[in-house]
Amino acid sequence: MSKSTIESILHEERLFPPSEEFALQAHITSLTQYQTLYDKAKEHPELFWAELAESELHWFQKWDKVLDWQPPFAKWFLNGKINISYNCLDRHLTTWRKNKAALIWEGEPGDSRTITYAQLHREVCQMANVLKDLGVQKGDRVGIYMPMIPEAAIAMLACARIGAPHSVVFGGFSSEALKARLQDAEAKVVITADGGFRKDKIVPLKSAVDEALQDNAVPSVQKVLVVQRTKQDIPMVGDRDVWWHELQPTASADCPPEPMDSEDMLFILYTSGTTGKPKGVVHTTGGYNLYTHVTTKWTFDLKDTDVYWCTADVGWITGHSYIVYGPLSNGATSVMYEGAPRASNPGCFWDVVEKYGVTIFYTAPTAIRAFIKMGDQHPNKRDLSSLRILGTVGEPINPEAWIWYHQVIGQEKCPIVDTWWQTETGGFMLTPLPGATPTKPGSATRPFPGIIADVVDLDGNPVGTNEGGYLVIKHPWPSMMRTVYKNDKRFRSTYWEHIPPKDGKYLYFAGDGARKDEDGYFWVMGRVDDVMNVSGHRLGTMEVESALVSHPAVAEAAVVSRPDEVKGQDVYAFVTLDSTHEPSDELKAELKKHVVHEIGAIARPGEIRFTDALPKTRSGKIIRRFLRNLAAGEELVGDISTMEDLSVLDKLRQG
Ligand code: 6R9
Repeated sequence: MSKSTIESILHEERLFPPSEEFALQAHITSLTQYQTLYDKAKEHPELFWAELAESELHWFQKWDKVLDWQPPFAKWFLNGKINISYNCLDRHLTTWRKNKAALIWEGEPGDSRTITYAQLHREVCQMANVLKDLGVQKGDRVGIYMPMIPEAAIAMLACARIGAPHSVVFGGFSSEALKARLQDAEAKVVITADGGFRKDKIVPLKSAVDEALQDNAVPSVQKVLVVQRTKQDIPMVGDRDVWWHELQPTASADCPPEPMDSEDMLFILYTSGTTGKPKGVVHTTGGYNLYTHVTTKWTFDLKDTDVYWCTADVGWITGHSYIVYGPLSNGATSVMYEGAPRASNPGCFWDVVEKYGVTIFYTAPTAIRAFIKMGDQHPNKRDLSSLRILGTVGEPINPEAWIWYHQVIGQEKCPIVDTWWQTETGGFMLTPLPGATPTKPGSATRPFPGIIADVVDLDGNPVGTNEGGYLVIKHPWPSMMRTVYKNDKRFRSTYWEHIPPKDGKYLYFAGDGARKDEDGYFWVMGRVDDVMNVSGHRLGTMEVESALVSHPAVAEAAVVSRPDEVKGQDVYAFVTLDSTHEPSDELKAELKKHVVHEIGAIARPGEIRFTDALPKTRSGKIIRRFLRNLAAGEELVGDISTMEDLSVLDKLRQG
């Protein structure tokens, strides 16, 4: 986050209470009611979650123990049998929701589809049977690399139905990034499309899959199931590749949901950490279903009349929890949009809101800042009067953007829910409840009932009011990640031992800095580790560094983030070349391209700076702090006494 944003957040004092009219109709109608729920969940967490699990979800068999907590490993609803696709589909079919729109999809070229619960159920069952025919069995991992089309959600639900954990890889990731994730997950089948439409271009997803699988690089993959989206000509590999539209018509629509153990793995989702290798975050079934269900219902004050739209991609956790599982478990109408605001159609989001009468709109601060730049004329030209709740996620929102969102999009009548959470947490941790919590621009306000959050120092001691520290969670919650796939050790060290456990008490370390104000409101300030947040996407500095040094010209690379008006942060790389290469603009361009090839367009460095040497400590550690100052054009701050060679800094400052 930029210094000016931190400054303005530090001085933000405005308070926006929910209107009486809104509060009266809400699920949670007052701060008192929130407090009662919060207190109950704090004192009797197991009872609190068990009652909700009973009233909100369908279980084939009830659990016999609510929580088993052997830090840092938690199990929820032990021996309970459940299937999330049943909760998202089948149970709605015996109600009037059978013919309610489950998904409303809008393609970028302007094509669209509305899929009712009955239709979605049918398609999911068919895809599940196709997967079975392709040899997928319970426990097998399935890679999903798709554009934002209904088949992406159908694929996820089909996997869940037969108990095959999915691993969705964001369609913007490169073939190299896809390969690494498929290898780690040892996926048996990959579901993809011939392409997708994004910003008036075709994203060549299938050719990225072909590249990833070249030379038998991922030996576990046996079949590639291809959805026809763009109808462009693509090569199909003999025994390996099959078309969805050829198999679907003959596939049976009868596929009973597999009774899953509550703790069976539902999915793996890779996210960036502080090393070069992304972590496979593991989520299981029962607790995740419950927590995403309840948070969707209360935070978005979801009603059957709502048309709910989350603009994320299903390749991220936000898409998993709050496009697919949370909304569908509640029987909501969830909008999916394939495109993105672009020069040829800067108002496309507002067209979607107007066309479908969207009532709940959930997006990221980076998108809001981009809208501000594009101008008020675009939203002002459309009828946005259907909106009643706005949400944000992904990074701290600067108060200026919050106020614009409130005034221009929300017409000053829509509560804004600023939801702080992570891939690892599965669902919202800090969030206002729109009928109950007065909001403050820039604050994610208070913990969701059942979440015991705090701000502490590195010894785990709470810091004072308004003092900065590390954001931690003190009690297990149902949708917490269970482990890093195949790597319990990394799970332990990254999240639970960063702050050393004391007297058997473990704190979940989120990796974010925060403070708590005099009203108990949390203000999240951004990452405290080597993780960047570019346009709301998590990106490890080490990941980009490994990509750069894999280029033959690069000897060493150090990557930092630099504040960016729209993206929040931008990638800034310092690079030293090996002796056979000279700095040039062509080489800069080539290195940027190389990073895109290794990771994807989201990682493209905004700036590459060649240097003879990098500032290091005497023990050889790169001093990123200085590089961050340099990238931001700031004065160097901090202690330089540990520096090995001061002339390196002088050169960098001059050059
Ligand atoms: C859901 C999601 C998680 C990181 C997280 C934090 C940042 C997300 C935020 C926020 C301030 C918010 N973050 N929401 N920071 N206010 N409302 O984004 O998951 O991709 O795993 O990123 O994003 O830094 O640690 P993920």
